[in-house]
Formats: sequence, structure tokens, C-alpha cells
Amino acid sequence: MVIKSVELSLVCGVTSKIPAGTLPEFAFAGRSNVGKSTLINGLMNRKALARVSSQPGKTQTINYYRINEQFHLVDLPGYGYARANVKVKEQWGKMIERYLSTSAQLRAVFLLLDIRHEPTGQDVMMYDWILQAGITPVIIATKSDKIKRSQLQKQVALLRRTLREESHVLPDKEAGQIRIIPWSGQTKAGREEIYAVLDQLLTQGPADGTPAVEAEESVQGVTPEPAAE
Ligand SMILES: Nc1nc2c(ncn2[C@@H]2O[C@H](COP(=O)(O)OP(=O)(O)OP(=O)(O)O)[C@@H](O)[C@H]2O)c(=O)[nH]1
Ligand SMILES: [Mg+2]
Repeated sequence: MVIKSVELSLVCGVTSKIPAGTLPEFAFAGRSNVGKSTLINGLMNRKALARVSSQPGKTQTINYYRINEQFHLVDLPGYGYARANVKVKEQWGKMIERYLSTSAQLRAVFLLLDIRHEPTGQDVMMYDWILQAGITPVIIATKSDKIKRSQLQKQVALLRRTLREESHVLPDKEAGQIRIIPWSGQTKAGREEIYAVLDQLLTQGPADGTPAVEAEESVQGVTPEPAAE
């Protein structure tokens, strides 16, 4: 995938109506601070178009980034921010559910999980919401630069096992097919594999709830042309 143009095209507040939209959408969900905005910037070849912060709870709106006039990357507000008040947490849940159930253009949801930690109850709940909405979930294991290479497969297996064991939705036989892509915002490792998923889903048409087939092996060392700043 070559990124030719990116722009913030829409910001949707808690009370805003979710737009019907015409371009395919890929959404990014996950705990506050897991690295959603960092991943979106990495995919767009931008340092800071999506706002990144070490303070959790930065993204509290649904932000739509239009790429190549062809599709949207959708930055969803993070959950699990302990200091958010009850009302904010409640609004968050409603907003995400509304987004998942009303977005006709949604092709896949990337659910981000920190590669270092076992998924929380909220992570599993989010995973189940995505499945229940009939959307293809793709797991991104973030911050892979923070663990040793030798630990990578073990941690990916932990994420897979927890989702499989804790999910209330996924039937057993499909559980082995949960797709997990390790990613680092620091080294950009994993980016080509994520682009391959986007390319595949863009050519394939709307998600039908079946897990994506394995994409081609990522081509190491090939980076897309940088977008004009
Ligand atoms: N080392 C490392 N740090 C990362 C990575 N991804 C994100 N971070 C850092 O983690 C912090 C949170 O990143 P964000 O991208 O703002 O997280 P977010 O999920 O968008 O957070 P909210 O907007 O609060 O939901 C920032 O300090 C990032 O620099 C990564 O892959 N590796
Ligand atoms: Mg964010």
C-alpha cells in the first residue's frame, strides 16, 4: 500500500450522529494508552496527525482519517481509563456500541492489546462486541519493542489463549484462527502485514464475519513511499 494522502476528515463527539459514510472504514479499538493513535500515525506515515499522549484518555471522540480518498481509518476512544468518571465510561460504551452497530461501511476492527499483558475483562468484552456485530476482528499486539524477541511468540500465544478461553462468542473450532499481528510504533515492525490486511479487505468487499485468510508473508525492508507532509 502506498499512502498518497491523509487528512482528518471528521470528528464525532459523544452525542453526534454516526455518519452513514460512503468509503470503507477500518476502526481501531483498545484500552486507553495501548497505542491506537500511534498505530494510526504509523500507518499514515505521519508523526502526530492523530494525537498521542502518555496521559491516558487522550482520544475521547471518534476521529475519521481519510486515506488516499479511498478509505477511512477510525480512531475510537480508549476504554479502561480508571480515572474517567462513571458518566464518561457509560457514554463511551454507548458510543462504541452505536458505532459498531450502525457503521455500514465498517470492514474490520483492529483490536489493540499490549503484548506484555494478559487481556483484561474489558478487552475480552470488546472482542465479543466486535464478533457480535459480525465484524472481522484483527488483533494487534502493540509495543512489541518492549519485550525481547525470544518472548514474542509466548506473549502472542498468551493473548490468543486468553481470548479463546474467555470469549463468550467465538465457537471453539474457529478460535485457533484468531489473527494476531505484533506491532511496534517505535520500529514500525508489523506495518507491512497490517497494510496487507487492509489491501485484502479493500479488494474483498464488506466483511462477512469470517476470519480473514492468512495474508502473504510481509516483505521485510520495503517501506511505503512517505506521504507528503
Ligand atoms: N515503546 C512503544 N511505545 C508506544 C507504542 N505505541 C504507543 N506507545 C506509547 O504509548 C503511549 C500511548 O499511546 P497512544 O497512541 O496515545 O495511545 P491511545 O491508545 O491512542 O490512547 P487513548 O487516546 O488514551 O485511548 C504514548 O506515550 C506512546 O508513545 C509502541 O509500539 N512502542
Ligand atoms: Mg488516542
